[in-house]
Amino acid sequence: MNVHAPNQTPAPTATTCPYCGVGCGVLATPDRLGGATVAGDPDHPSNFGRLCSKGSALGETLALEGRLLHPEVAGRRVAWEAALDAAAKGFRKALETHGPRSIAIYLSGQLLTEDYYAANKLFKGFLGSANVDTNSRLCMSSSVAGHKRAFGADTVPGTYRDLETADLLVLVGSNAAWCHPVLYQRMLAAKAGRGTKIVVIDPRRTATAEEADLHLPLAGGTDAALFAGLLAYLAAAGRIDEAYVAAHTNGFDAALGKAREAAPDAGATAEACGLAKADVAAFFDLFAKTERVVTLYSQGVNQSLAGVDKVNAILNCHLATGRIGREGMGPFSLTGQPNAMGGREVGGLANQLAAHMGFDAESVDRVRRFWSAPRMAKAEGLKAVDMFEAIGRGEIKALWVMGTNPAASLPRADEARAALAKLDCFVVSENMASTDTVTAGAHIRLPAAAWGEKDGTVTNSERRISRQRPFLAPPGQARPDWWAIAQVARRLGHGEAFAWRTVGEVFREHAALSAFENDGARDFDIGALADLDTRDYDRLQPVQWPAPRGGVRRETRFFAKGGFFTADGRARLVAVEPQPAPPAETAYPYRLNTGRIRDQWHTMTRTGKSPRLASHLPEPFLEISVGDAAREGLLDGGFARVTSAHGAATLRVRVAEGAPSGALFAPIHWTGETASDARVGALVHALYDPISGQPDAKATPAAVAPVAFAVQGFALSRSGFGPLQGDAWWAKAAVPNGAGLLFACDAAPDLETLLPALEPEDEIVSFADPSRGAFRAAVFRDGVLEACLFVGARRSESPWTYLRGKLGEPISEGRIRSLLLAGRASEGAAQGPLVCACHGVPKGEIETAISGGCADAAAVGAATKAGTNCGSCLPEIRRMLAGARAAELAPA
Ligand SMILES: Nc1nc2c(c(=O)[nH]1)N[C@H]1C(S)=C(S)[C@@H](COP(=O)(O)OP(=O)(O)OC[C@H]3O[C@@H](n4cnc5c(=O)[nH]c(N)nc54)[C@H](O)[C@@H]3O)O[C@H]1N2
Ligand SMILES: Nc1nc2c(c(=O)[nH]1)N[C@H]1C(S)=C(S)[C@@H](COP(=O)(O)OP(=O)(O)OC[C@H]3O[C@@H](n4cnc5c(=O)[nH]c(N)nc54)[C@H](O)[C@@H]3O)O[C@H]1N2
Ligand code: SF4
Ligand SMILES: [Mo]
Repeated sequence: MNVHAPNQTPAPTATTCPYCGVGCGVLATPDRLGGATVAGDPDHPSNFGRLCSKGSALGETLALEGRLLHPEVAGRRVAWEAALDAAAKGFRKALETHGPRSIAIYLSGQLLTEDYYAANKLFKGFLGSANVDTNSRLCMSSSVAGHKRAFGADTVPGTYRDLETADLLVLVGSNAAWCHPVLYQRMLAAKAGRGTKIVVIDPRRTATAEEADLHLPLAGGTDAALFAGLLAYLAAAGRIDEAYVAAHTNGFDAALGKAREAAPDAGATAEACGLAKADVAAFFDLFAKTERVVTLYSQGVNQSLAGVDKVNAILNCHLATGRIGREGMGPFSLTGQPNAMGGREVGGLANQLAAHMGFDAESVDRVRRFWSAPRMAKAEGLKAVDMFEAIGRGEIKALWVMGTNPAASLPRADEARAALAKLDCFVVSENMASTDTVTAGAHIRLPAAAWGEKDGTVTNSERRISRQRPFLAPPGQARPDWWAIAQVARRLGHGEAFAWRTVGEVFREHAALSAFENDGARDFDIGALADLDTRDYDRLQPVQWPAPRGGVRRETRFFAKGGFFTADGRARLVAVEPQPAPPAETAYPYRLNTGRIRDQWHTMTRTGKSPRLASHLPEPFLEISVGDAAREGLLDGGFARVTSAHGAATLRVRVAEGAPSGALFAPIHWTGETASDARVGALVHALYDPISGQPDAKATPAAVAPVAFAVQGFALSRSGFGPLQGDAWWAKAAVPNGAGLLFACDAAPDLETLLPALEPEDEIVSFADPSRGAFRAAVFRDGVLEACLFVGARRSESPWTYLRGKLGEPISEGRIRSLLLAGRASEGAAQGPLVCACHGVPKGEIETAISGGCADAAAVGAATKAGTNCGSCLPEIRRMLAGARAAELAPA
């Protein structure tokens, strides 16, 4: 055990951020109170010391509140032995009675490679079932399939450095400013430093689009037509690299033929994509004349009925120009989760086997021999959507869910949740005691070690493997996921093959499999890491693959000189046939697009704990264009009921200037745990790309209508809340020293019911104006704010922003009176929402700096510190600067 003198700071642990696929290095220093302070690792090649708002707030997410700390079976706390016995029994029974098709495991790109490897090995090698799929099906599978079609393997050819040495960056369906913030800052640095041009292709005017030189707000789903048009243009402009095409590719003529049919020129392309011809022409010209181009893409491409075709339409343009695998150029799939790539490496998808091998007979035999596997799965298993439909039909009897929340994140999420209740044996490995998936009826609940406690590796978007190292002891009975898998494997009679004593042993086996009978035939080879001893593994520095035995290179790229992983070694250009957007449906005239916001991660089980992260956008909302809002009678700040053929949600309305007409956008983050009625996944149709099986989460037909509540407001409390009466709308928001609740309902909530922990000696200061439906109360205990309740006909943003940080603090009588009487924070305290989450700078402070003469973002940063850490708020600051400038120029 490490014992430190009280005034001696423990040495920081170098680990990796558990959120996005950028894979930033983090230095974590435990505070010996169960938490830790975090800083960016200056030596990590992903971030060189930077962190975004989410990474910077990791220390606020380590509290044990809500953690699942003990195994449970049928609602009762049990010892691990009993829980593992029960899981093994459930799977054995399904196998013996119904065979390997009746079992499944649903994994996650947030597991470590070692967890993932163990799960895949057990199911595919020892239980004979390829029903092993993952949330990466909803995330990266179209990119995987596109890569395999074009390259013969799931290879990301480039590196992050290319983003800094490119002259043109094209972002397609990627809101990198919010979703890959540190990488986006590296792109902006290239723009500032070498004048790199940035083009953003996204139907919405996102924070990413705001910083771009050119934004193409194409009609959703039409990317394949845009890139078909680009290919035709490149040919017409004489920009094809004839030598590269001749030496290293197949299918060029057919691909060009189809492209010319679909989108012969800029005009036809503009029409197919709903864009201005001049914008399309400008993009084509820029792409044609710039040699160093990187095209980055993410969910606007992948999560689509034509996701794989979109990917191949993009890859075609890079292959045809030979702009691949060389410094500053290439296609670049931005992976979402911290270990989306590691999951692909171990074969976490139902249509992959392991180590980038498929289900061809030779690979099946090779893996069987390597594992000495008694019961190999010989064919692909069910992909996520089909897997949950099979569960719903009662065909799958036993399911293990690990590190993902499918009852919230799958399309048609209400149906997925209901399907889970049909299982005979439903095991969930979780960090949290209550999630929409756990409460969907999990019989066996296994407490998993969380970030900070887990030990293993992850692979980021540029194929770089980094260590996640523990710096906290697992609390309660929490254990690593790979260990739970190995324990169940032993109970099913496979002790020898799962006898690992340390996580490093799992990694070595995985690395050895990647090199087994490889000899350059497969892209994924980390044979150089197969013999690391425990010390080397512990000290492993970030390393990019391929890393075959006998050498690790510092930087790696693929395909500059061909060498594709197809049978003939040539890349395939795919003749893509762009599909027109389906016509609008009368009952559901809008297209519901879903995605992410800057400061929350998925279903909020971790970021939802951070007060800092809750201050940017605290409520579930619906973004709608000005014209559509007017047509539907929706007011900014009001409420809307959104419905689809599958479900409904009630969301706060945000009328947005940059929103496309006919489309709605809602964030995916709120669940049954955090809001009354905002399970957006419930609305999403379960249609998927026919090749990848990846669902289209960006274009569900939907309808929208206004909802009126008599009153709305918020409550804060140091000791939690009682229920709201009636049909209330609510959302929880993390605040310092307690809990926050935003709500709307038909009658003002009763103080004593909502705040059941009030005590007789509490001092309550209140104000009521029944004629305006207003009631405001502040509760003080021992001179500090214990709770408060604000109710009115309209939103009370200003007191919320002020008071959310004041629980447990004294407040002067004068200020509380002015708050209660006027509903306004006095003395310049009404600062609006936090714009800069890293330094805690509210909107008001930035406005003051601008009106005080700060003319650009750098000056605002110097005056307020806003935007000087992760930079993800810079677009918002620039927008405020532009707004101020426009107001100055406007005639009086
Ligand atoms: N803050 C934050 N960051 C995250 C995550 C998070 O939860 N929060 N999650 C991580 C994960 S797992 C992922 S997968 C990534 C996702 O990262 P992104 O893909 O960047 O994020 P999304 O918001 O899902 O979608 C990106 C954009 O696609 C656009 N889009 C929709 N339809 C189309 C279309 O037809 N064509 C084009 N060109 N664009 C379209 C949307 O308007 C949206 O702005 O983010 C990762 N990073
Ligand atoms: N409508 C719509 N739906 C979407 C998307 C969209 O854009 N629109 N995006 C899709 C995409 S790209 C993704 S990646 C998914 C994400 O969706 P999910 O994977 O369902 O979301 P998370 O909240 O990340 O769920 C991770 C869960 O695992 C737990 N957990 C975290 N670490 C560990 C661990 O080490 N071990 C274990 N056992 N548990 C752990 C967390 O507490 C949490 O409950 O959503 C998909 N669904
Ligand atoms: S960009 Fe942010 S969320 Fe992504 S890895 Fe880095 S710190 Fe974590
Ligand atoms: Mo994702």
